[in-house]
Amino acid sequence: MSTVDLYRTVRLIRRFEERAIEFVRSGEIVGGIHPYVGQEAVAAGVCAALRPDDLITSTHRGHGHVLAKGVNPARMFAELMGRESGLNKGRGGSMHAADLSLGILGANAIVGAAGAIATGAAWAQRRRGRSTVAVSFFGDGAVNEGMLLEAFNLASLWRVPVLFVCENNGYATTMPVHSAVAGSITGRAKAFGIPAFSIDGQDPEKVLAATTAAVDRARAGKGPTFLECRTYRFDAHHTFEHRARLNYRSTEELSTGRSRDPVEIQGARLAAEDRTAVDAEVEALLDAAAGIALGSAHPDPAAALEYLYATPMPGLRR
Ligand SMILES: Cc1ncc(C[n+]2csc(CCOP(=O)(O)OP(=O)(O)O)c2C)c(N)n1
Ligand SMILES: [Mg+2]
Repeated sequence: MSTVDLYRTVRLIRRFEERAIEFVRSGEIVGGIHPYVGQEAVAAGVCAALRPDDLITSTHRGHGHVLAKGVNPARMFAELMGRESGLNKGRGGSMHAADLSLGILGANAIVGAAGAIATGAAWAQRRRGRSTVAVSFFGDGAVNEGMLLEAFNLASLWRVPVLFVCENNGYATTMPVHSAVAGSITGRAKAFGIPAFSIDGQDPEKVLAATTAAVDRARAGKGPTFLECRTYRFDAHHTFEHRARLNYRSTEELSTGRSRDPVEIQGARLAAEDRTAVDAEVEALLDAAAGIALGSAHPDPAAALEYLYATPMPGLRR
């Protein structure tokens, strides 16, 4: 992927999230979101290394992952707004975005759970003779969840073509990593014989290079890789925090963290006029996307339970 394309992706995610936060404030998005602002380089760099048929699992902070994997922003805005034209017909909302046609097995709000799903999916594809790779995104909060460690074990033992991408943004909600994680994050994967690297998660090019090497290794049948992407969450854990004033990060820490901005890091690699052109292109795309979403119908309340289960489910009574 070119320098410009990587910039377009980080800029698209940033502006999508900033607009989504505004839609929470205006009440168009009900309930709130977990903003991905600050972490864009991880989604952009990882997904740039993937083929369209490669698989990903996502998290509660997942808008960036699905946009980088190719979801149309209009369908994602509509999903967040609970509209019928949403990615999942407005039934999934922010934390359950899925699109099997794009290899998106689904966001998952159960911290650490999707590592096992990605491992199983990658193993199934390998057994079918396909060269598909699966990526599981998760946060630093997931590294103490037993399910993830069980996934490491089988992934390593069976040389499953899966990548474990830990977005270490320093916090699980308000809990700092150093108060929650004994030993080291990469040490967990190494204990299972999985090659593990700690990389700069603010630079899209570095994330792309590390992911490309890991994907090549997985496709060659050599098994999983673990990437700890050191990043920083610029905004709130969840938009509720805008009102809650939890004060768990100092002003100094916030300004140091925000000084390494992935949009600026990648943007500085473009000629000024190219950057301006991409910014305008992204705004036009998001203007149109927001317009489509706002103009879409809400689902009929009588159909609220449709599409929630594999239908028809034997024995399921309505
Ligand atoms: C198994 C489980 N435990 C607790 C929660 C509540 N919870 C939601 S988000 C979150 C913090 C997750 O932190 P991290 O994995 O670092 O991701 P981040 O929010 O920083 O992106 C917690 C504890 C949950 N969703 N699932
Ligand atoms: Mg975290």
